[in-house]
Amino acid sequence: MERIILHIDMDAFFASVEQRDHEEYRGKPVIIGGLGPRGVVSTASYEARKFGVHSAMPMVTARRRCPDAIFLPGDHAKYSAVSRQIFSVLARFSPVIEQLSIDEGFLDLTGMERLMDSPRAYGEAIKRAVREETGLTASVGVAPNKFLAKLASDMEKPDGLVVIRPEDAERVLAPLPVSRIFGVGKKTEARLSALGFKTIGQLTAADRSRLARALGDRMAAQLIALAHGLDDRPVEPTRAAQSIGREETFAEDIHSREEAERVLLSLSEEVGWRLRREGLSARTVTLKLRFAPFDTYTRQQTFPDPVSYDEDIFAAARALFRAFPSPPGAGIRLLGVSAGNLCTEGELSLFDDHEKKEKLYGAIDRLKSRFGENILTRAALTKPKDEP
Ligand code: TTP
Ligand code: MG
Repeated sequence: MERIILHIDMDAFFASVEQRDHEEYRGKPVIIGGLGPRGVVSTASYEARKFGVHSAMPMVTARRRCPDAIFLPGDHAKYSAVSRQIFSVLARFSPVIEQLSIDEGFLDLTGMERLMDSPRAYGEAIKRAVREETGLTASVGVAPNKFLAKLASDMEKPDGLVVIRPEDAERVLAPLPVSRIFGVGKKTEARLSALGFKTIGQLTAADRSRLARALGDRMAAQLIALAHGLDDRPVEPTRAAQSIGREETFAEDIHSREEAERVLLSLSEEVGWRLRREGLSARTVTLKLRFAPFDTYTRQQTFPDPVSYDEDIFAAARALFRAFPSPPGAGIRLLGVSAGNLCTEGELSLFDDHEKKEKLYGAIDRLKSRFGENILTRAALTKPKDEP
């Protein structure tokens, strides 16, 4: 049966939220990311992209290219909350939703065509609902499968809506570079190029056995199918797959493990507070570690009972940290703590001291909301907690 798959991706997501919330940022270049000397750009508004600023670029480069932009550290708890709001709007349109990231997902609309005039009408209705309820624009692609739907949502960004009908797929794909096929990274692209395949159209004419000799049977079969616009991966419903995390890149590498643990405490406190503010708790705590120059590691712990209190998050992060030996002589460049596998607090199981903790953190959180996130962190940092 022919399917109708819709892919939606918010436009310049973090930056658009800030422009929505601050009239004075609208129409201006806004750049969000780490503002320290080693920071990187998370995203840039479309106004800033004209200056060649984009995600994952070092912030120093962004500052050079667009010195007059508005630079912001971003507010991840806010973006997660907006993301949840977006996905609850989408949930009204289909029970089959696969969330790919904080601002992007697939909907399977197969069988629902009778509720709307056309696939395009569906795309319009979804864009309108998201805009009316969040004040933000999204780009949408509608197509018979995931590969084409994702390609389509990217074709007229921002505020785009592109429908690829099955009979148009090959024509749309033909001129595109092979790198637009998902799974074709730099390496495969180079090998395909060496074989004379630069565009997807050229791949449709490929001799299957020649391609299989170069890339293996499976890869060859997959590439040829995708080049013809065929992709039968199902939309796999996810429960909100996001996590809440905080990381810090240091202006100077940290060499003392005690100092690192103090940073972990402050990161854990922030993650805990954001979780509680969102009414969430987490089954997984992840520690991220980067040693100079760029060796990055993550370690995870999963709990039978979800956690949302600073001390539980910190205990997990610290245990993961202590179990991880520093490479000799290497300084720590980045530390991060994140909470994943989220659930709403109602699912919290009651541990013995649950009530006591709830009172304590209730008080802490009231202070934090009144006086700002940093009010209690400093005090806690000057008085390291006892070992468990
Ligand atoms: P994207 O959807 O990749 O980017 P975008 O929404 O900012 O812009 P557009 O889709 O219009 O091209 O990512 C969504 C958000 O995820 C983005 O606003 C910020 C965050 N992000 C990062 O923090 N780091 C990154 O490297 C990328 C790509 C995204
Ligand atoms: Mg986006």
